[in-house]
Amino acid sequence: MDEQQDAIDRVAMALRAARRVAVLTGAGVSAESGLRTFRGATAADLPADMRALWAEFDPMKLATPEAFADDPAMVSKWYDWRRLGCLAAEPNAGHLALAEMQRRLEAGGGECVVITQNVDRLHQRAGCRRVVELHGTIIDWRCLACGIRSTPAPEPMPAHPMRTACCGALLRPDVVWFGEMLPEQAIRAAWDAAQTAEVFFAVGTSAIVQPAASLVGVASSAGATTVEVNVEETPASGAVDWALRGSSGTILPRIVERAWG
Ligand code: BV8
Repeated sequence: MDEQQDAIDRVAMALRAARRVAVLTGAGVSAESGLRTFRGATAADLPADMRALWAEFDPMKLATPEAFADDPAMVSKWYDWRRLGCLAAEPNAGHLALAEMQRRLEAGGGECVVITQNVDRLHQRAGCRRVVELHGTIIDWRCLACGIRSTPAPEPMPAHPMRTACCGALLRPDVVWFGEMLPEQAIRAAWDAAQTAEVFFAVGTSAIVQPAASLVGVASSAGATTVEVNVEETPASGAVDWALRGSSGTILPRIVERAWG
C-alpha cells in the first residue's frame, strides 16, 4: 500500500474513534470551486478589468481599512466582483466531504466544528451547519456608520461605493480586513474547538495569517491528532502528525469514505 493511503487509513481510524473534531480551512479548499487563493493567485487568469486591479495591487493591501478609506470606489468594486464570483461558484467535493464528516460525527453523538478563514459561504452551501467565520463574509455588507448588515442582491451593485439607506454612510463588505480585530465570538468558538478537539485538520491554508494560523499549535498542545491537507508544504507541515499532500477535493472524500464507507 502506498504511503499516502496508509496515512489516510490511519487518519480515518483516528476520525472514527473521535467524538470532537475541528477543521480549519483556508482559501485552498475553495480553489477547486474556481475561487482564487490569496497567495497562489496569478493575475494572468483574471478578467481584463480585474487584471490591472489584481496585478497592480497586492490583495493584502486592498484588504485593509486604509485602502477602503483611501479609495472606497476601487475597493468596493474589487469586493463586489469577488462577491459575484463567490455567488456563481459551487461547493466542491472537499466542501461536501466536510459536510458529510460533520453529519456522521453528529449522528454518532459527536461534533465537528468547521473554522473557516474563507468569506465565500461555500461550507454553508455544501450543508455544513456549524461554521465559525473567522474573517467574516463577503456575501453580507454593512453600514460603515451604524454596522447594520444587509445582503446585497445577486447582481452587480449599481454604484461603487454604495451609500446606506440607514445613515447615508459608505457600505462596506462584512469581512475582517488586515489590521482589524476578529469577531470576539468567532475567536472564542474557534479556540474552544481547537482546545477540545481530538482530531484537528488544517485544510487549504498557507498557515501564515494570524491569529488563525495559531490554531494548529493550540490543538496540538491540547493533545489533538493534527492533520494537514495541502498541495504544498506550509509552515505548519513540520508540526502536524500527518501532512497529506494533495488537493482537498480529492483527499477529504477519500478520508470520509475510508472512515464511514
Ligand atoms: C488581527 C478577509 C489584531 C478579507 C482576510 C500576529 C498576531 C495577530 C495579528 C498579526 C500577527 N502578525 C501579523 C498580524 C497582522 C495580520 C496578519 O496575519 N498578517 C499576515 C500577512 C502575517 N493579521 C490581521 O491583521 C488579523 N487581525 O489579528 O487583529 C491585530 C491587528 C493588527 C496588528 C496585530 C494584531 C486579521 C486577518 C484577517 C485578514 N482578512 N480575509 C478578504 O477576504 O478580502 S485574510 C485572507 O487570507 C483570507 O481570509 C484567506 O483565507 C486568508 C488566509 O490565507 P489562506 O486562507 O491560507 O489562503 P492562501 O491563499 O494564503 O493559501 C492557500 C493555501 O491553499 C496554500 O497553502 C495552497 O497551497 C493551498 N491550496 C491551493 N489549492 C489547494 C490547496 N490546498 C488543498 N487543495 C487545493 N486544491
